[in-house]
Amino acid sequence: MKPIIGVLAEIDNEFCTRVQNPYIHAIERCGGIPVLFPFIDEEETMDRLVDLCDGFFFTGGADIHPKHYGEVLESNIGGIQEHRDAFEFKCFEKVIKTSKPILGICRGAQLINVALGGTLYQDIPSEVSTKILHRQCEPKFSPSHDVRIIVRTPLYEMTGVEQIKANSFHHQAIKKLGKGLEIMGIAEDGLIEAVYSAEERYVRAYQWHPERLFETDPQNRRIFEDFIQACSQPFALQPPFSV
Ligand SMILES: [Mn+2]
Repeated sequence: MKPIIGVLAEIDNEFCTRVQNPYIHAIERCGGIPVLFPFIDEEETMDRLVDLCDGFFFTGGADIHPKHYGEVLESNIGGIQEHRDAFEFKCFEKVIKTSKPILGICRGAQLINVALGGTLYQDIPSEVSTKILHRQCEPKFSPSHDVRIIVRTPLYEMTGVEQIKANSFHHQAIKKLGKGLEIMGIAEDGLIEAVYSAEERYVRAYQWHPERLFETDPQNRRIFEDFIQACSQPFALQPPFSV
């Protein structure tokens, strides 16, 4: 049976929940059934929705308020949606306890890192010396920089290659890693582009947007196939899961 994937999306300043369709399309094409998490506030509603889903997908969007990682707001930060921050941190706290698979893309990767106690660069152009344009000029469906894949990580195991094509639309990035997170992909300038949890059953996060590359690049497609496959597996293993 196809797994149900709970999608955490943008909640704009008029409290409208919206999702960019490439995320939905990628889940569907790779074998999952996407379900949008609306902006709910009752504990019971969230618990039931978490219970119904087989996996969770934290998508891209606005910057996370730096108070969540103990810093003050710098002037170069982008848009912030504090209600979305609060909603997603609460949701993450619930889903991590279920041990069901979690995927994060862009802001989603940053959210997972912060939720696990990590920090972010608030603004790459003013904090990091790099020749790479992490806010690319090319169209969103075109790759713009490569990511080196660390061997013996899940990303290496699922793709079998040491380099993957990435597009790039971020001005923030992971600075200090959250608890249990390890790097599985890194840009040439040293910025972290992909992480996984060595402590949880399946927590994987990517700074770029494979949902806009999966139809033309088999390695980027593997990112979604692997996630959906993990969500489809009978849910018996609980960490620590020695077999
Ligand atoms: Mn990048």
